[in-house]
Amino acid sequence: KMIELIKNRSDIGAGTRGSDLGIDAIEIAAINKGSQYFINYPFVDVPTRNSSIYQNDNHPFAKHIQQVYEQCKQVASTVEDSLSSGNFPLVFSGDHSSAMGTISGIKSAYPDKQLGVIWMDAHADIHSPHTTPSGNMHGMPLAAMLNEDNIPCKINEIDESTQEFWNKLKRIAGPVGKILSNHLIYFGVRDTEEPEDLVIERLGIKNYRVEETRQRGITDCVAEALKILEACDMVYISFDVDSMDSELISDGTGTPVPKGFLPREIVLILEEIIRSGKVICFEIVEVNPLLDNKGNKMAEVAFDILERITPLIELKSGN
Ligand code: DIR
Ligand code: MN
Ligand code: MN
Ligand code: MN
Repeated sequence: KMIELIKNRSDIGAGTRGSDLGIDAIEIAAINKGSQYFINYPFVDVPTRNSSIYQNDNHPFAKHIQQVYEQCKQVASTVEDSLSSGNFPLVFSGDHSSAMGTISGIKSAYPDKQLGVIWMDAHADIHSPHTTPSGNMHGMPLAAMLNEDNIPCKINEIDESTQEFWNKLKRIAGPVGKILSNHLIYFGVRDTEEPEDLVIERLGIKNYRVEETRQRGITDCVAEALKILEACDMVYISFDVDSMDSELISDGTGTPVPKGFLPREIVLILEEIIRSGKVICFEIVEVNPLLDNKGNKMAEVAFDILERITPLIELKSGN
């Protein structure tokens, strides 16, 4: 398979502006390193609607949900096209709401296959409009993909329009329930709210915490994770850079959290998963160079990781 870069410069699902610039910050990190990475692969630019940030939005519990929905539809069709053309979509997105598009695109390319999801993140991203503390859509992609509204701990009273777009988000390019909760695995989640904890516990979603991977070893944890995903014919890795340690790396991301993974741990986790030969799509999100207090550090670290894992992707994405 040929790697195809998908550049989705959208940040409207985040509470802070600037993750749309993350893609270009990563490319600049590559150029400054003397790398040809970004001209070695074909790429697609996904059209964006970032200027909708100027518009009045009447969805306090799902901010810009209409534009996020339209953005995700485009991401879905781009990812589907990429897979259908026999490529490996390597998706660069701004905020993490994009994953609803990516997952929907994968499912629409392979509707009959089971999709396993590895979610590397400080956050669980499993709020719904009913439980979100912020209204930011990047905290909700997994609830939409699991069709999990978390109604038992309803906190927000959502209006009809929010409900309508929330339903639409779940149905992009195919029926609801794109993934099963036993086919979702977290790595590095350490900053959640109570409604998220409750749904994670109820659904029994496994979270490989940073300490657990250090105590047991990454090889052991990933082997177990792959065992959990045994029934899945394909795996999507969603890499939110805030899964890394904000104090040791940099705050170059919208919602930094300390005590995360180190870059070399991320590389090891990714390599072990990619070695399974099941990974068909990789996405990197939430690099925000405007928030970086160490120059372009977060993007540089992100690029180093990409550079390390790309040869293995090329070797193992044969399918
Ligand atoms: C928080 C933060 N759980 C929220 N979520 C973030 O606003 O929903 N996700 N930052 O990436
Ligand atoms: Mn995230
Ligand atoms: Mn996050
Ligand atoms: Mn929080």
